[in-house]
Amino acid sequence: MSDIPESGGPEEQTRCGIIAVVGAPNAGKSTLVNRLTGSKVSIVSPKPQTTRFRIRAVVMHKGAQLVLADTPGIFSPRRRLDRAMVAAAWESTQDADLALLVVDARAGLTEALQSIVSVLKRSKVPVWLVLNKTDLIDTKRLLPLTAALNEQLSFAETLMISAETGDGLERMLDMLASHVPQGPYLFPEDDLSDLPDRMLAAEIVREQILRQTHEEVPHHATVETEQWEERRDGSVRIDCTIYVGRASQKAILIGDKGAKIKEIGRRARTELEALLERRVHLFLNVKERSGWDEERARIRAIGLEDIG
Ligand SMILES: Nc1nc2c(ncn2[C@@H]2O[C@H](COP(=O)(O)OP(=O)(O)OP(=O)(O)O)[C@@H](O)[C@H]2O)c(=O)[nH]1
Ligand SMILES: [Mg+2]
Repeated sequence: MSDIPESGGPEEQTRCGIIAVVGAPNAGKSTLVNRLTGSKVSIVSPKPQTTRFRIRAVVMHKGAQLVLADTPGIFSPRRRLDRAMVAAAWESTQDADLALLVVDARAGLTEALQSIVSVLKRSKVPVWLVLNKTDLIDTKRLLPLTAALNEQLSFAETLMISAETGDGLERMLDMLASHVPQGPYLFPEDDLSDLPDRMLAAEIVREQILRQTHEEVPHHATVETEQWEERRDGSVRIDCTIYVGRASQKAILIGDKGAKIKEIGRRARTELEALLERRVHLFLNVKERSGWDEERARIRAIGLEDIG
């Protein structure tokens, strides 16, 4: 054995940092986190307010551990549920080493974005500006937007990306890996996310609700995994309850002769089978429960703290 230390020895310092991914609803935060991890850790939909609680994902890049915290989009909260979502987003920013402000470049400087910037201005966490969805607009339009935003907050870095096509993401990972502080890894290297399987199942069902229903239904539905039963043949039986606020929403969700709920279940099951790498028997039960979004128990069930 030689005395020369091999790479990876104690003298080789590791890097690790917590990166909060924040922004207005629908900016593409979850798409970005999924793309950076190369897997699906957070659900995505064309509708705003898709993400309801913080999800941590771990990315290993060039010896650095990047702990990405996907957060709910920040907007003016009304319901108890919404207040808890927005609080979760801000809280994640406070314990991060760095915050990425993800902006839908096509939407530009909206009122929602404006108010987020004014709060970020007062925080001590360094912020990088991430202009997303650059595949949708002419690059010429990015410069005035960058200038307008940088006038209000001096961002440490400005990046232009497309979370959808992957444009600019390799460079972003390189920059993040060299920016995060030296220190030991916070999570095992093969950890992907902190989302328990029961929550994952509920989220995948909710994603299909978001994708397959419209208007008031998606935001007045919540999903909880009631039962998780391992079968001897290696498959799993998962029972989820979907709560909606009104009888009319329940009717829409179930659909004509149960067609809608069947399709939601079919797609969610297919996706879960791929993610869990096993056969899944998925049972969905729709319950009408008016005012669930003001109920402490429901809010806690989806992993949010009740903030009153
Ligand atoms: N064309 C294009 N679409 C994108 C891009 N990034 C995200 N999207 C789309 O934008 C929509 C919203 O994406 P999400 O990732 O759910 O947005 P989010 O910021 O997590 O939204 P909330 O969880 O509601 O706060 C989805 O339809 C995505 O497919 C992008 O770079 N280009
Ligand atoms: Mg999201």
